[in-house]
Amino acid sequence: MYTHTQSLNGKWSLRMAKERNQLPAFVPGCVHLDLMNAGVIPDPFDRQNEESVQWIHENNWVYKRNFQLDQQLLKCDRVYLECEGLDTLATIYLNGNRIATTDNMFITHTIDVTDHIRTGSNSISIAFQSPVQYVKPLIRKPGEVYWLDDAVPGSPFVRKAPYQWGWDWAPKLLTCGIWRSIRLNGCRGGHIANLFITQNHSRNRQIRIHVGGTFERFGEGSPEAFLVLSAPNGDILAQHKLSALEATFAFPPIHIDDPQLWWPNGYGEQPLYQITVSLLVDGRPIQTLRRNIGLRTLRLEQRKDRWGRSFAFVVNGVRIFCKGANWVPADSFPSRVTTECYEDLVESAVRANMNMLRVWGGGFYEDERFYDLCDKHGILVWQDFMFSGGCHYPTDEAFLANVSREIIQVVRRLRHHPCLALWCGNNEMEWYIWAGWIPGNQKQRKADHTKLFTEMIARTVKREDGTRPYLRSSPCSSVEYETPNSENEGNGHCWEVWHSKLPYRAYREKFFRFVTEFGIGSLPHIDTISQFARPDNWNLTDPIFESHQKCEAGNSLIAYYVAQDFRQPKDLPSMAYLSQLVQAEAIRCAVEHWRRNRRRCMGTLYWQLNDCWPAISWSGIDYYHRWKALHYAAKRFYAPVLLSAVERESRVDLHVTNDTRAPFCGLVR
Ligand code: BMA
Repeated sequence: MYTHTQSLNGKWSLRMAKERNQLPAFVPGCVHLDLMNAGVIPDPFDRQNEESVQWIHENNWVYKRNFQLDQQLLKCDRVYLECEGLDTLATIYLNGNRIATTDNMFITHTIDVTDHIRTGSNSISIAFQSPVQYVKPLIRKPGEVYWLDDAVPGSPFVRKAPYQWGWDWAPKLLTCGIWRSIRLNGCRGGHIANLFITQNHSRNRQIRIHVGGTFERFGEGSPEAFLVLSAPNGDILAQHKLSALEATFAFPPIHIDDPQLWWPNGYGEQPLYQITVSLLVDGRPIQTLRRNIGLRTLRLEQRKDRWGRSFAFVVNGVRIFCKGANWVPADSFPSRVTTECYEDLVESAVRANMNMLRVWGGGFYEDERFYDLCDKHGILVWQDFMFSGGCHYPTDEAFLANVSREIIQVVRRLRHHPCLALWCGNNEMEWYIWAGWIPGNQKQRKADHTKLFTEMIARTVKREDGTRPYLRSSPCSSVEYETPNSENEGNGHCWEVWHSKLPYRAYREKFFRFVTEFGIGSLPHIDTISQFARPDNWNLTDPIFESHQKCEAGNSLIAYYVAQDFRQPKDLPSMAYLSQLVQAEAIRCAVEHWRRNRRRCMGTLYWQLNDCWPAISWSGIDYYHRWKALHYAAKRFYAPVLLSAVERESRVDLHVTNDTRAPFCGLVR
């Protein structure tokens, strides 16, 4: 909260850059949603409509609105235009003056507009260049950059969510627009940025909290900062005042005796303490920053042991078996993801006894609502940075500077969240390079990866956070380019079942230390199918079914796996049902095996929790949030105490896996 804020969300107008005709638009939003609301395009998720809307991303688009300036803003020393999300290649004009250009969807752009605003009526317009047109000259040059075969070419050149360029579960829908809130912030006297909160835990259960930050002064007046720490029940535990704020400041440490610790789901409660820092200038409130924090220690144990090297998260001194799935963006059009949607998905994860989600590196950094929910429910977050497998990124100075800004901002935004467990450089890039799947000069490929992920991002994360583990790529081992995806150390992505058609019982022959990906596809519920295909098209080989299945050969793989356990289904609804049973059974088989091998394996995150459109994919919850059989099964195979059975030749072995911190005694019947 600032001295004065004027929201610019709401009604805007939209036009194609080369045309005059204006359409009503809504911010936050995007071009596809506005065109859909105006009746210009059909729902891209229905039937094969995706194909008929590809012209949108070939074009440039302009958003515009007029607004009456809030008079209070004119009394401020500085006024900033804060754009929380511009997707992506934007030029911003205020009252006809070009004030900024942006090229990163993932960060907030803050522009000093003090000299551009005026009393009364103002106009703002934001022009978005087509990412496809932008990359055209770049992709013509044969070069270092590489991208997935079946995606729209050129994604690595633009800091825009990779999945929107097409993925093996996502349509090609490269939207653009003002996808997060936009506002004017007026400040007096100065403002606080870069608030940093750390905690030290001592052996005698005492915790010291350090709160510091940076202060930028402008204008006259004497600034002071106040800190209030409140307990989870709202009681005020400590207050401090800092007079004469310096550019870098730190409050005296706060001691908390007898702290209430924050635990992952299934291991204890999630008490959240609150830190409020207020800035006052000449006694007048200017800015208030609030952060919920959880008191916990967290480390990633990677210690030599009899199987190689462990890979286990240790929270408050307790080794946690991480149970969860991979989170992908909940919509192809991210501005449409509502609070209810986040709640529903995160709460579904909790109901299935999960305690970790991996925010996979081909989407975007989620907003506060997601991480707040994970804090509240004890869902640890494995956070990838947004660089995705099968791609190779530029390493020129401008690109590196852009990425550096992004990493700094994302880390500063998210580092206070207790849920955040690990930063990871990228999805599968090191593995792809190691396996030789990215053509080109291999030495250069390795050097580029090292420069970006082993050096630059690692350094930045250490400087801006330094309290959490960083992994340069998923999967990787302890030594760069030495068997990433090893079963002896590091984490693993297990894809021989499905992509190489191994029967799912082959999961039992794999002994990863921590499995961050494994999955098997299925059809969604028939009600979901009905939302994109009419009964006349209910056939796995129908073009509509092929277009909602983005994994090459995916539908035949589904039929193949169904045929392993069942007979040929009599119709499509039966195929949908059986495909889900097979998926649930396969993932159960895998998870039970890895949980039986607790200690050797300390985590299973299956691919994938959710969907970004009505897809035929590996998800356990479909786009409309209907649970597939897998998610119901997850509730059981992720139960804190698990009974599982393994068939041996002439006998069955029963195993009990106990994830709780208490002994378990029971009767098996
Ligand atoms: C992994 C993921 C995704 C992909 C999935 C299914 O490799 O990281 O890139 O969608 O497998 O193929």
